[in-house]
Amino acid sequence: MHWHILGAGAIGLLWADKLIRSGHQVTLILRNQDKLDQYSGEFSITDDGQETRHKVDAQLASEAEPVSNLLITTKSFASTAAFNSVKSRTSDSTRVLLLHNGMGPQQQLVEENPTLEVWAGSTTDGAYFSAPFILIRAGKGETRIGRLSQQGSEQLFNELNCDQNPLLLETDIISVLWRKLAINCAINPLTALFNCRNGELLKYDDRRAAMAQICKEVEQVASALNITLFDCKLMEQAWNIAELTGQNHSSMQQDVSQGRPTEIETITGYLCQEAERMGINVPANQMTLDAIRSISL
Ligand code: KPL
Repeated sequence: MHWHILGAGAIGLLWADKLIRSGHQVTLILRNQDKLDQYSGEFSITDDGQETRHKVDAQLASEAEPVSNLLITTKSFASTAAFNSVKSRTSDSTRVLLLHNGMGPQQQLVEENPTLEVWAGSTTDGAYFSAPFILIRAGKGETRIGRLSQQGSEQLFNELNCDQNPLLLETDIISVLWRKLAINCAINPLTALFNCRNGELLKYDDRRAAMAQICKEVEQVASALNITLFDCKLMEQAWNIAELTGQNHSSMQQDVSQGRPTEIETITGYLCQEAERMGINVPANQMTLDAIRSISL
């Protein structure tokens, strides 16, 4: 299969590596001419000290080449515009897989393009860049994908799932996205506001109390929507993840501290929007939403 990847960040290139290793053809669609000029025609990935180089074509969205399989790994706030930038290159048989934090853009894509086959996923894989297009694999996680649209079949999963790219097929991907959203609501905005590592949320009474209140509200909204989160309380789950990733800076803490736009609108913003729709008060989440809006782009 030929896959176009929109979003050549860490997850995009991690997937490029997996797709190439499993026999697919890959083309990167880069954001602008500067990025294309910066790209030498290859990227490298280091996994367990072993470096692999891949020569991969790159192009701009404005090219005419048809897009049959599209992987979108941009930040959540950029994914709708990213899709629209190549929409004229797609057809009714195009298949799209979105892999990003947050919720909203995935459902929007399905609503706005009812003939499209749309998949969404959630991953705990980790990778980071040591320099542009030089990727270091940080940890092997789990990737769950599921179909969001009426269109399509399990064929896409079967084509992608292999030893080089092990995936889990989800029949209820919305619940999976909600679980990730719930954890992100609990950890990301607070780490950005307190400018701390994930583990440092657990060390102070005020941070723990804020996290507990956020978790309680998220559980109320999820339950009103009949979404089952975890076997245990969300606070317990979020605590475990904050502890496990204790030394990490969350993606939102990094975005805020580096002056980049954040994913707050598709994380806490989405939660608050759903709460309003269901007539539920979520003051702690609303407060963190307002606070992040006031300090970020
Ligand atoms: O997904 C994350 C993120 O930073 O976006 C968590 C789970 C909080 C880990 O840092």
